[in-house]
This record gives sequence, structure tokens and C-alpha cells, in this order.
Amino acid sequence: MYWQKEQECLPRPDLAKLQLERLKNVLKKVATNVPFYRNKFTELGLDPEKLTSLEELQQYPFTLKQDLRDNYPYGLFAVPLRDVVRVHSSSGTTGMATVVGYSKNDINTWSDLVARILCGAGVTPDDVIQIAFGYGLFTGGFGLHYGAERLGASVIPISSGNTKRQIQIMQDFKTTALVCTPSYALKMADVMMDMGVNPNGLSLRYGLFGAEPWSEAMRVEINERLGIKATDNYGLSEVMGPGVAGECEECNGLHVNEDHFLVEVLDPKSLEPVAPGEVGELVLTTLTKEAFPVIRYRTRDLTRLIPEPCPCGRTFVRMSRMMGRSDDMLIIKGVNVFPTQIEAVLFEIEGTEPHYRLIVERENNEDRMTVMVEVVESIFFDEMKKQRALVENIKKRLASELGIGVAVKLVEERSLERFNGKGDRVIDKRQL
Ligand code: DLL
Repeated sequence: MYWQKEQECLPRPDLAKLQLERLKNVLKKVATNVPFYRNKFTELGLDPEKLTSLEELQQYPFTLKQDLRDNYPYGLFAVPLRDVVRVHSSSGTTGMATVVGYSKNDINTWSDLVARILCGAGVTPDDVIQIAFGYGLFTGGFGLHYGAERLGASVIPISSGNTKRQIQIMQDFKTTALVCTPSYALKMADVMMDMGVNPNGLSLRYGLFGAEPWSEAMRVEINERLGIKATDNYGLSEVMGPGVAGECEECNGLHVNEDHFLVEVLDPKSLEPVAPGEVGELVLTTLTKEAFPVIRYRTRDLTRLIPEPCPCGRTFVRMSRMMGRSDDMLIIKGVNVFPTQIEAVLFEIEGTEPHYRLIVERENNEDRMTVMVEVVESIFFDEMKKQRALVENIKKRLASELGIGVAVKLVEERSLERFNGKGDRVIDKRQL
């Protein structure tokens, strides 16, 4: 039921003491080893040596995704590269990409924290875990893999894609726990139906889902269609990857691994703490990471804390499932996409206008994005062949920037509605 009971059930006063000690340590470390933090702290007259309470963290500056981009690739690492044993990165080309690193100890901690989440969700060493997250620069595949091995389960590192094969393997290898995005779980249920596979005949019992937003209604549907117990788990590469927080078998909020991450929930406008239990932006500080510590990282994810104790016995605070974003980031097929990335690509292509619309839909449990882009008159009325070549070019450039395929539709100049100021160019029709 617990992976590290002593830590997961630590009395709150002891936890606060541990957090303060660790916070002081990490602040001192970044002030010494990372010029970005040192300069900011000096500017604000902050001396980590003088830290006496957790509340004083509020005087410290935030870290933004842009700071990671500005320091691409290794500028925010707090140890020399020779002590880094793993690197992960977000999609996107230079200027948009973010890079994170892990020391040997970081990988060790990461494995434990993911094992905690698997264990909390009901998984044991007797389980056979099929990991259908992508293995690669994305943290999902490797993160869950190391945690599952740490737990001692049997791991099937199948990675993402090829749904029929996933189902075949699930049948043959007697998978008991499925790890992927919630939308992919529903997609699998669809394909099982097409293949005439009855989910009740499978060995599947648990589903651990994350990396994209989903709803209680989706959970009910997944549980019913696959005959499993679905739990939510949350993380982000900038802070570690999966392993930051996860639901226990109560399925009522995600426990944050608070001995390793300090949580704040702030009003995204005033950046002041919201009242306990109110919705705000999640801000995280890593307490133990060596290679890539982050101080007050603005996740842009909206959630609320659930201060009441959980019947499971864990003392770590719970947060509600993610309720949205305080920026315009989209998650399409589990991949993070910023409209600005698309804008930047279109800007570079001759013949396109800087006016576009992004339509996001979910069809048969699969995300689809269509980029509608205005093109100059001469192209719009040009031969089909030229238009097709332009569409292909845009598609290719977008696929390489974003890491996912999108549909592209050319529209006539001045046909898309104009906005005063920052208009909403995204039409997200997905109903989760
Ligand atoms: O998605 C890490 C991860 C992998 C978490 C596998 C869980 C399972 P990134 O690619 O950096 O990392 O994307 C992080 O995804 O800021 C959220 O907006 C979103 N996200 C992650 N988990 C959830 C979740 C991984 N359970 C971004 N519910 C985050 C809603 C989630 N959104």
C-alpha cells in the first residue's frame, strides 16, 4: 500500500522541519552554482543563509518556462555535465525547447517517487505493467519505467503507438496495469471493440493515467469500458517528470510528494497565495534535486489544494485534478503545443499571412488539430499543385517543430476574423 511509509505518512510538523532544512539547502546550492539564480537573489538582497521559515520563500523570485528557454541548453544546471547521467527535453526547436538534467541521485529519487505513485494506485511487484508512453526525450516513458522497475513489477516497455499491437501484447503478456494518457486508454477501448476483443477477458486491473487533462466523466468511462481502476498522476519535465503527484486508491485528489516538492497555489494575476482550498496556479520548488533544481517554478497549471486529511493515511497534501491552464498551452495527443510555436513557423514561410486559427477536436478519442492559415491572394488563386506543395511544406515544418502531425487548411486573405489585441486564435472543441 505504501512504498515509503515512513516518508509518506510523516507527521506534518516533522515534514515542515524537513522541508525547511531542504529548502535552505537548495537555495544555497543554486545561489552558489547557478549564475541565473545568484544574480536574481543578489538583486533582491536575498541571502539563503538567513532563511528561517518556509513562508520566506515568498520573497524569492519565480522561475518561468522562458527562463529555461533563455538558458538553453545547460544554463540552469547546478552540477557539472560530468555529473549528469540523463537529459530530457521538450519538443520544439532552439528558442522554444527546454532541457532538463538528472544526476545519479536524481534518477534514484525519481524512481522512488514514481514507485510511490504506482504503489499508491494499487500496483504491486506481482503486476505486469505495460508502459505505453513514448520513450525518448519525453519524461513519461523512462520516468514510469524506472519507477516500475524500482517497485519490482514486470515491465513491458512497449512505448506509444501501434494500438493493435498494444492490445495483442496485452492479451499475450497478461498485462495487469496500463500506463498511458487517458485519451489513449479510451482509444484502446475503441480498437478492442473493432478487433472483437472483450476487455473482460483481459488480465487488466489498473490504469495509471497522466500527462494531459481529463475529467471525472472520462474516468468513469475508462473504468467501465476497460474494467479497471483508473488513477490520475501528474508531473512536468521542468520539475522532474511523472512522480510529482498521484492519486491513491481513494481516487479523490493527487498526493504531492511534499518531502521533495514544495507547493504553492497562487492567484495567477496578483501572484499572491489564494485562500486555502481556492483554485489558483500551482507553483513548485524542488527540495532535493541536484542537477536541475527549480525555485518557484510557475507551472501554469490550475488546481486547488484539498487540505483535509486523506483516509489512506498519507499526510501529503492532495490537489484536485488539473482544472486548466493560466496560459495558452495546449496538450495535443499528450504533446505540449504553444500557439506561438505555430506562429513562428508560419512567419518563416513565404506566402502565408500572420493570421491563423487553430481548431482542436477529439474524434474517436484521438486529438486532431487543424491549422487554418491565410495565404496571399496570388497563392489562393494559383494552381492546385502549388497550393498542395505549400500545404505539404507547412505540414512538414510544423511536424518537425511540434513533434506531432497536424492538418493544414489554406484560406483566403482577410477571411479570418480580426481581433483587437490578443485575440483567441484557438478553438478547442474537445469536451473532456
Ligand atoms: O507530461 C510528465 C508526465 C508524464 C506526467 C507521464 C504524468 C505522466 P511534460 O511533457 O513536461 O511532462 O508536460 C507537463 O502536462 O504542466 C500539465 O499541463 C500536463 N499534465 C501532466 N500530467 C497531467 C495530469 C509530463 N495528470 C504538463 N492532468 C503539465 C492534467 C497534466 N495535466
